Amino acid sequence: MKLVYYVLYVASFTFVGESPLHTSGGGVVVSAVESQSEVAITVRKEPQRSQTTVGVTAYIEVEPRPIRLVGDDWRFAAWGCTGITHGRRVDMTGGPTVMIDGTFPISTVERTYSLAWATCDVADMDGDGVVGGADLAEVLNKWGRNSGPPWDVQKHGTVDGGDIAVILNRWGTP
Ligand SMILES: [Ca+2]
Repeated sequence: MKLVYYVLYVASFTFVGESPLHTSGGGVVVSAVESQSEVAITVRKEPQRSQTTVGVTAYIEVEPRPIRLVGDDWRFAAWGCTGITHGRRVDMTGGPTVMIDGTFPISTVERTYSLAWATCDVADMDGDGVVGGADLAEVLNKWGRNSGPPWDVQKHGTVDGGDIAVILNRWGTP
């Protein structure tokens, strides 16, 4: 996984890699740090500018696997890929790059916003970190269909009782 970025309208910034973290609106990226499970971006406002927010777009390469997004600081963000919302499960097995587009408050005091993710349990349909009723409901909504993962937990081609059994066996597990 790597985070790389470029910046518009910014007076100073630190390169972490080749591309692409992108900000607009008079914000300064002080630093951007990535690890296997988190990216943290520290920003501040240029003193002469009146803006109170900064737009940040990040393209993050994630190891191909189902993940769930757990970055509370990114509650202002809109996920740039279909089906991706805060706290939701994201199946990254089909492609390694996720785009996150957010707007964050800034001032002349540096603030750090972090986005974190974790490996998603196979039975955690909605990615909230717990196997429970919401996951059961998702499977029931797909009942009898060839919807594929994550609802077809067993990957038998149809969402059915076997998938329900997997959820029930893992009920309550984080
Ligand atoms: Ca869940």
